[in-house]
Amino acid sequence: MPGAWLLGSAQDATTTGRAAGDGGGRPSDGEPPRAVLLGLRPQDAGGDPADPLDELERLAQTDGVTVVGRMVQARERPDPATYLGSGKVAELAALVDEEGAALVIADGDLSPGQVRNLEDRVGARVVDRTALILDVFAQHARSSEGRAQVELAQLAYQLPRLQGQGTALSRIGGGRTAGGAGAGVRGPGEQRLETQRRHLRRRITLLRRQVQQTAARRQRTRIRRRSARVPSVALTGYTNAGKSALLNRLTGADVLVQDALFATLDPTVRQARTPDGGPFTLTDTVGFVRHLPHQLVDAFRATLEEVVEADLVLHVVDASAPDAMAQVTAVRGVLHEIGARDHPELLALNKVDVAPDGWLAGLRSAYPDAVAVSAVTGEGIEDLRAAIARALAR
Ligand SMILES: Nc1nc2c(ncn2[C@@H]2O[C@H](COP(=O)(O)OP(=O)(O)OP(=O)(O)O)[C@@H](O)[C@H]2O)c(=O)[nH]1
Ligand SMILES: [Mg+2]
Repeated sequence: MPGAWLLGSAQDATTTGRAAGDGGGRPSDGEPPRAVLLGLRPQDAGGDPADPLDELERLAQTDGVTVVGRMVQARERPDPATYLGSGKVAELAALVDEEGAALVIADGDLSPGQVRNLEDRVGARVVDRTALILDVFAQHARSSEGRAQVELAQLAYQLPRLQGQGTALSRIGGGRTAGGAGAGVRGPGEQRLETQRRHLRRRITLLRRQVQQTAARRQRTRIRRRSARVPSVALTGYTNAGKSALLNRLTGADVLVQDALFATLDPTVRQARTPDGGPFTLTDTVGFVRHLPHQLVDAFRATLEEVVEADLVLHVVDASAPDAMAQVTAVRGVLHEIGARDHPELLALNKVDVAPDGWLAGLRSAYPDAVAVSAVTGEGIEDLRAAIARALAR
């Protein structure tokens, strides 16, 4: 089930102080919420074979939402007021009504105004892709570190959006009558909004401090490891590529492997060995996705430092994904963003046991230095160990 954060109003989360969830305040009974997905398709959408709404649907499923419909409009730019054009909005309202959907999820980013206008006209809660990803993260956060980071990202997302409710609040609060109160007179709605903002900022400051402490602790651990001269390898890659499965295969660890997006949020470090017995540490961390919300990148800096500071980045690719190359590009984009651009990188083409031969051949010629492996069958794992040893020796 999605968090109350996704289903309720934004105020619910701030007043309960429970943005990142451990189940608190989440609707616990009844059917999973039904949702309609919303996307825009620019004219020149060629090049990427995957339908972006397929990924949005996977994210929604991971979040416990049942997708009951899709609506795509061909247009270059979202309508500033309603995201879709007005004719399409009416169509969307009809679809929502027909399917009994409680939720509309847009693939792009929505402004507070777009959310409000769409909600008014469609009669369902409207959220964007970033809100959905944040909700998936909130549900998968286990450690206190992970929860603090997710909550930080959620609040950073919410803070500028509280504005959007300002007018609605003062309308409800009856602070102004038409033409009555002049500029500078604040209705009770605005006062409440100011109180909420202050509350949010205080909580953000507190969480930042907490996250920084974790970052400092991780830094100390890394320095200790480095002084022991054990080289470090960080697993990275698109979410669900098989990073955790590969960690288990290479080190005999037993971390959670799941056919779900963002199953892993907390870093795990294990010791592994090259074919001639040389030790190295292998770190499993959070996966990436296209348009990873910048609030998450910011909040997860401490976690991502594990990748930035590693001697070698082991980039795991799901070779059975139809858009594997686009995923590689997306992952490299995030690596760039976090400052790991010029890091030595070794590509592992994973899931070769299920990758169609044609695709695999395409990937091999695009990435001639990549090693083909299967975390499930163990195929190619000794080659991968040898490739890691060679890369570390350089
Ligand atoms: N057939 C096959 N499935 C694999 C292989 N490696 C991983 N999987 C499956 O792919 C799914 C994702 O694996 P994980 O190891 O959890 O992937 P991850 O990259 O850690 O994903 P997140 O932590 O969610 O970002 C699971 O269902 C695995 O069983 C492989 O080599 N072959
Ligand atoms: Mg994982």
